Amino acid sequence: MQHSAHQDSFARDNLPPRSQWPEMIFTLPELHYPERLNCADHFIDRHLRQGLSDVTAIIGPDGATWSYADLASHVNRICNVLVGRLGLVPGNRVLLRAANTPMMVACYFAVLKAGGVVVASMPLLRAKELSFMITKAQISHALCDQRLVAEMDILPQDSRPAHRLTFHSLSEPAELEASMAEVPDVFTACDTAQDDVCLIGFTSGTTGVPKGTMHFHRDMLAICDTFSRHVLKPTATDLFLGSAPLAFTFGLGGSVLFPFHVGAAGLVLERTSPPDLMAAIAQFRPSILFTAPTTYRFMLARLGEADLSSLCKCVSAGEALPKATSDAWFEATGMRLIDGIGGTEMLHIFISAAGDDIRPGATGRAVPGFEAKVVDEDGNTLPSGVLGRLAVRGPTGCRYLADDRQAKFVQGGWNLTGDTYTMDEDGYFWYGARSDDMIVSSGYNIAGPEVEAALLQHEAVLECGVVGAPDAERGHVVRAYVVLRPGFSPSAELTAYLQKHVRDSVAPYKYPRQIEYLQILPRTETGKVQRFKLREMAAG
Ligand code: 3UK
Repeated sequence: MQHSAHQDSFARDNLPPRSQWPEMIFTLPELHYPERLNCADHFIDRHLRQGLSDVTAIIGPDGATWSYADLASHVNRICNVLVGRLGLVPGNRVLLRAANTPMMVACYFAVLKAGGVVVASMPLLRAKELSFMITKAQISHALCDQRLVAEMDILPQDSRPAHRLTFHSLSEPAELEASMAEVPDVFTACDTAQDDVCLIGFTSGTTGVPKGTMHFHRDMLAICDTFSRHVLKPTATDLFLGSAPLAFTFGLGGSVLFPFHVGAAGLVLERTSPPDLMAAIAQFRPSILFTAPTTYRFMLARLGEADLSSLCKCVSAGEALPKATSDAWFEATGMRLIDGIGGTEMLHIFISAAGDDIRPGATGRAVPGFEAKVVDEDGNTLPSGVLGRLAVRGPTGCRYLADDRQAKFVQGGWNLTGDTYTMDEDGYFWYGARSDDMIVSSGYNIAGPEVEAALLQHEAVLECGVVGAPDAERGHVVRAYVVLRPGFSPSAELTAYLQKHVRDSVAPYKYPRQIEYLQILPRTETGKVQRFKLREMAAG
């Protein structure tokens, strides 16, 4: 452990005991970072020193273009406001609340550069959820988009951050911009240690109280030097577009860290519904796209409506990518989607494959720098072909902020993600299900996602979620919630066709005995089907 720059030692004090950390491995030379490391310097200031000041760093939704020099000057002014006016000291936690905008990116890097700890909130979070995060992470400062301030105004008195500034007002100059105009545009980066905490990322909390995952300055580089460098392989001329909010680390990597790592540009959008995304792709012509499988399916259904020909590499994560979606995208575009499993605890993607290495239907192989295996209940490594629990380790790993669930996620030095997988002889990992999404029916184990994948191969199915519905005789029966493509409507006949289709493509006992039709599936802001809601519906 290096000498910390944190004067406020809260984050360090609340790391789990060392004995409960996963083993961190640094097998690649590029993962050996200097002891003193401020990631904001690496992602922004380094480019100015290397003469890239005028290169575009960010493009905003309105087409606003910021060079690396523009970004640096915004970041420095915000640093001066945070430190000079709001008394931020290294180690303080700062809540960031905004959709993906250039100002949000500047605020993010300003907190990092000043040695603070970022806690970013999904734009849709309400006062109750914000209040939990603010209390749990003991947040002292908040920078909030003017348009999202309502939920901050109704926070209970005891969970209001001591200092708050709004920015990016549409009508009048907001507080932060007004203060920025009065301070210098130079700021010396806080001399942080590579293992100073710089980010507390809260999990989406679909299965309980959200957990705060702690990440170091070096972790922000490590995800670039593993997945991005070895699998994605972008260049400085790429334009990245990600649909996820920066508060979801999938979005942080895809929209900001990966482009900045190679001196490329990130396009950030406030509105990222599939039609918005398609319009932005046609307008700004990004070469790399990061979004969830569901978005690829929606885009496939409307492919004729926008010109997507600028895309060269498309990354899918957040949920399993069914082979049917991968194949349909390939047929329509000639491009294979790059699937990758990542997680908030690991910061980003740790199993993936790109280009000719892709085996459609498999997630991929352990990303260089990571090791992965499939283990049984006791942590013993299982032979290839046997379904078990996914275990992974690498340069990043799970360190929850003061949380007993640390001992569940990390066992014997490995991170257990809660997913079931098989590994084949060639080291490819094939997704089974979230361990809680296994359906036990008449004693058979049925993976919901496998039935979903089969249903998705049918032309009538746009989206589906498969769960167990309680059943007196069988314990549970397989129930599918199906969203139909335009042009199809629910009927007993269609249900029978879909059931036959599943029986013909996977083991017949897995077919959905019950099918219900929905207009949309319940999803999290991170694009995941909320199967617990479907389970509630099935139980009710
Ligand atoms: C599931 C996948 C199958 C899986 C994430 C990329 O999703 C991210 O983080 P979360 O903490 O969720 C993690 C869980 O989501 N999952 C994600 N990707 C895949 N399942 N195939 C996939 N390709 O259950 C995992 O345990 O929200 C993804 C980068 C950063 C992220 N935070």
